[in-house]
Amino acid sequence: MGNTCWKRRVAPAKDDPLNILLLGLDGAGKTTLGQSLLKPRPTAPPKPTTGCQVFPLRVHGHRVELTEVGGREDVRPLWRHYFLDALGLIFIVDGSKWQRLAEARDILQQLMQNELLQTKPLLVLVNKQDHPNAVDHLDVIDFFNLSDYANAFKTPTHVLGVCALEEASKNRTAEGINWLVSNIKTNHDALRRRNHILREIVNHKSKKGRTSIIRTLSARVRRKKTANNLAID
Ligand SMILES: Nc1nc2c(ncn2[C@@H]2O[C@H](COP(=O)(O)OP(=O)(O)OP(=O)(O)O)[C@@H](O)[C@H]2O)c(=O)[nH]1
Ligand SMILES: [Mg+2]
Repeated sequence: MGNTCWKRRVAPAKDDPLNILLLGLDGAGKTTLGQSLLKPRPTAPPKPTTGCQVFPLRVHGHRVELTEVGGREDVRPLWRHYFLDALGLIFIVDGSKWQRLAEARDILQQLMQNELLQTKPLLVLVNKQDHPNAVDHLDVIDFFNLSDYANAFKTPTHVLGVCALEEASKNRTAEGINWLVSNIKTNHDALRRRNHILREIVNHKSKKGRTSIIRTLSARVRRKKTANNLAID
């Protein structure tokens, strides 16, 4: 599996795989998590991801492409190139690194505010639960103010504690990914339509035209029924 990939520019066809973006700070465990879902699971320890890598999965008969983009500060500017094609997002938090929780919070809040990601389902995985002092999913919900953000940006959000290293935690990760995929499937047409409009914005030549489409879209997000968008189990 390579450690580089390129931005897809073609409009997605109906039978295309579901694109899910896998983001988080460097060292949070994105590659470890992606590898844990492969059969057979690679035995080599992960190296820091300097570009992106794709983990092809099958979830309930659907082809899913989980695209990890490296979390190092100098790699993060690449993230935005993948927002448009994504139908959902997984954000991994290193539960053992409380010193970096504020950094992870700020970055996730920025992602949730991004017009290209709003309303797309979000799975937050609080990793490294094997660590004795790890923060759990409830700590992250509180500290990241996730309920308010999920409701303000109409983003269906699910938060789980996992341990990507342990085989025993695989069911929990699978539970989260099943939730994400079924949410994408339920809202598939709306998500694709929104991506189509967003693609028009990105490709629109005039700034005035772009602003007017963005206004229409933002009004649509505001009008969307406000439900409780945060799912806690
Ligand atoms: N204890 C523990 N260590 C973990 C866990 N998941 C990942 N790690 C370790 O964390 C380190 C970083 O993991 P990666 O999967 O490379 O992290 P990443 O998020 O892909 O990092 P970048 O590619 O640099 O953005 C590795 O040494 C992993 O073995 C976990 O659940 N528990
Ligand atoms: Mg990685």
